[in-house]
Amino acid sequence: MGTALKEALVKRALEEGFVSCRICRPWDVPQVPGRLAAFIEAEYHGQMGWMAERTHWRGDPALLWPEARSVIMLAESYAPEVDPMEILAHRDRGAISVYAQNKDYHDLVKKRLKRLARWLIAEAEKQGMTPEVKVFVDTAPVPEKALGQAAGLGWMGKHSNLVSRDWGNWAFLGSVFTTLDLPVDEAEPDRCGSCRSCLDACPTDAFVAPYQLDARRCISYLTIEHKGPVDEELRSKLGNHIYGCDDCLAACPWNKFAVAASDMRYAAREELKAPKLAELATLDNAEFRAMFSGSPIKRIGRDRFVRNVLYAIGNSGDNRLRPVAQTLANDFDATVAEAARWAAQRLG
Ligand code: B12
Ligand code: SF4
Ligand code: SF4
Repeated sequence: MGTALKEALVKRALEEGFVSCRICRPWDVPQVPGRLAAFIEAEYHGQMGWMAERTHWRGDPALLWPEARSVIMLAESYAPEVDPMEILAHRDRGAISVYAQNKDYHDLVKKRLKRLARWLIAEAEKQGMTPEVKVFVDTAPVPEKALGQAAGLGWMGKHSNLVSRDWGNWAFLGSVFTTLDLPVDEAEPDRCGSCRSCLDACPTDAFVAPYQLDARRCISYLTIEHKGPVDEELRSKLGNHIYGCDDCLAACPWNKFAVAASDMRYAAREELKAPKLAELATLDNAEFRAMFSGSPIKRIGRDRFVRNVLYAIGNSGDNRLRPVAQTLANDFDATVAEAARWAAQRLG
């Protein structure tokens, strides 16, 4: 039952711009509660206190919405046009992770998911069914990677993100939960083999073991989620990463199968490809908000962003940037001021 509807759904999802669409049951991820509990117990979540809340839902999608019978998992490519590692050699410039160089994916993926869900309801109703749907992307307590693996979108690689033989690892995940009983797909087996490129690429040694990340050491966490000063041992390893990090993703050999992003709104904005640290450091609140309007970067605010820029200045080895750091040594934000003094001292 539902085979024709599923085939039409997959076709529709690809037309919508998703790179893959596969289905599993909400109860197909029995390994997650134990692993999530271990992650929280070890405090790998750091300041992301929300991860330790609603763990019954985050661990078990069958509890999140008990009426749901199928989870439609979708992947949307945001593959970069240039090698994201190139910018790391230009120490007077800031490296912004690929996913954040233009529009916020949460908005774009959610709109696409909603359109697909509306289409599904209309098609099902034509066949006399009255399904309910809920769409999720990133922010809900849904274990998206584990569901993606169960549905066969790809497997959870040693860097802990989903990798596919068809599109590598440059893809966002989203889901449509539905009360419809749709036919499921097979889970994807692990194809990492003896490879460990992603583990070796990590500048901060954030992997405690293959597949296991201590988020507190991850540059993505440190530059986006972590409030206040970053430990000195870690800040010197941030290099010129000022928002997120792609080093482990860029190392994955499966990216030779990457598929170009279908939505041009992920393509890097010219001014965010290699922004000058000296210019970013002096942004005030209004300038920061104007520059990052519609971007995921806006969420972290001027102070945390300038803190990151100052760490990058401190790591630049470029003495010409010292006066820029000095001008912020008495900033009204204590963390920015401390970062500025640290950077100036390092360059001195
Ligand atoms: C919290 C979070 C983060 C945290 C923690 C990341 C993490 N790996 O947990 C931080 C801020 C560090 C982060 C960073 C990034 N994130 Co993030 N993040 C999330 C979020 C909101 C929840 C993830 C979560 O629950 N983590 C908790 C742990 C327990 O879960 P887990 O990693 O799934 O843990 C599994 C493994 O540890 C594994 N495991 C443990 N032991 C073992 C042993 C074996 C043998 C195996 C096989 C597995 C295994 O099982 C666990 C349970 O499934 C998801 C969205 C969502 N709702 O799922 C996005 C999400 C994972 N992030 C995403 C992205 C794109 C990123 C970044 C690339 C962004 C960037 N460029 O800076 C980086 C990548 C860093 C990295 N190497 O993971 C995408 C990943 C897409 C994909 N292809 O997989 C997601 C799915 C968002 C989305 N909707 O697209 N993120
Ligand atoms: S995103 Fe960067 S810091 Fe985080 S695990 Fe990957 S390589 Fe390490
Ligand atoms: S780089 Fe290698 S080990 Fe890491 S996810 Fe890709 S295939 Fe797996």
